[in-house]
Amino acid sequence: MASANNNLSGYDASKVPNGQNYRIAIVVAEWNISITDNLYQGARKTLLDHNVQSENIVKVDVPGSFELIYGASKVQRQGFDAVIAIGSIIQGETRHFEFIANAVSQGIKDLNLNGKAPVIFCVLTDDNIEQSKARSGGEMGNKGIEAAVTALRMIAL
Ligand code: RBF
Repeated sequence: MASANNNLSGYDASKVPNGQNYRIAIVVAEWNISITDNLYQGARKTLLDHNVQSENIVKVDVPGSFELIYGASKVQRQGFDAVIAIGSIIQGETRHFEFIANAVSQGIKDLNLNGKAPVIFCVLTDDNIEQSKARSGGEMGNKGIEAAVTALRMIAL
């Protein structure tokens, strides 16, 4: 079916581990909040769909994507089974984009190397807001859904 490829967040639910006993923290950047909130909603709903208990999903807000590193590091040390880091960085007229995007990807990579719980990278790095909308519940799916599936799979690894 041609339209099947439009929603990149489609997945085989039968292959996703049962989240019944998992505790997951979701760290959400407030910059571009209309985008990050959609990503968060997609991630949360997907975790609930896979039996993660609502009281075992903890949301932590941070000001911007740069703060995802500290926020994720802090909750990673609090006994969660996985952490999902959600942000939206949009290209502007200056070079902030590359500095923030590089720092966040490197910082989250370091947490994965050194910490106990996996930290899932759900940070959009787009050229414009249209691309961000397309990936947070638009025609390119919702990357929050994919991040939640990734978290469940990494916990069960
Ligand atoms: N944070 C984001 O999450 N997305 C952005 O697109 C974004 N753009 C920024 C642009 C500039 C010029 C600056 C100074 C900050 C931006 N931030 C953005 C905020 C950044 O992640 C962080 O919260 C602040 O730099 C404070 O450490």
